[in-house]
Amino acid sequence: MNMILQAIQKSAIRIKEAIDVKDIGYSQEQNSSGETQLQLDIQSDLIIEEELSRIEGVHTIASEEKEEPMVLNENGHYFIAFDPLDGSSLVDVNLSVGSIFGIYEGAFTPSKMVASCYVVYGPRVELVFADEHHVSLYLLQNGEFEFVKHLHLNEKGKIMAPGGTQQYWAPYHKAMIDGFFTRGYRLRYSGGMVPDLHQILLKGGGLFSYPGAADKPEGKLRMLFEVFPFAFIFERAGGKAVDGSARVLEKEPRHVHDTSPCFFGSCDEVNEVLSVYAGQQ
Ligand code: FDP
Repeated sequence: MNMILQAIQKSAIRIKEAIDVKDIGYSQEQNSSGETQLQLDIQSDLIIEEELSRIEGVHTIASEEKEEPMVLNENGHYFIAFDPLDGSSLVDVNLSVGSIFGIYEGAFTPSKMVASCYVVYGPRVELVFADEHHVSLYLLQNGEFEFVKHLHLNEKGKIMAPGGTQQYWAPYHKAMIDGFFTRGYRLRYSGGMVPDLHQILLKGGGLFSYPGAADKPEGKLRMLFEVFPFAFIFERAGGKAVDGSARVLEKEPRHVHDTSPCFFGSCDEVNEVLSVYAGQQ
């Protein structure tokens, strides 16, 4: 596991360097020598694939950028699903983006999840790694990730990150979100899942939601690459992650790219989601 964490850290440093290179975020453009540049998300995917393929213990990888999982080593036992650069379009407007990793033993199913991790590329590069015991925050300083502290959510927070297109929300969902704002919650939504959830985690609580709605009945966020890794982290930090009625970590994706409605946050807010949604069944 330590080798996997180190490979993620090396990937993060290389992805940060790629982000920092001028123009690289713009797709299908040519560089000064006339070569077509790789899109940043594809480049990030290749970086992570290369770093993970050096580890014998990794059996299979699945990437948001690849149609199907890829076997790296038949004798390995770790299965790693990752979104190499979530929110990559935000690079063009200089907002924070991230990489997300879910680590499993033997199969891509939540009951086999043993760790998860994300990296946020903002003004600073930070990494959050969760295993069974802790959720740990690291900060990139002079080329090394230094441990900062363990993270814990409070029972209740003060911020709200409501995803999806409001026009398509169910009326009870809209009433619930309006209710939170009426009680003083503040809007904190950048449109990048990684920085939006990172903010809730570091501020100690709140609610991030991406519901099923009329335009996207199963939500937008992918279970394997986005929802499960953050669910693991939020639960380990003392919060909750549900799809409106059940823990997301009890769901089984039928395909690697399946999505799910999702709500992540501190217990108080997520319990309110569960009671509002239960009233609609
Ligand atoms: P993006 O499409 O820019 O990659 O992963 C999907 C994601 O970003 C999340 O990071 C983000 O939370 C969500 O989409 C934003 O979607 P909306 O614009 O529909 O709110």
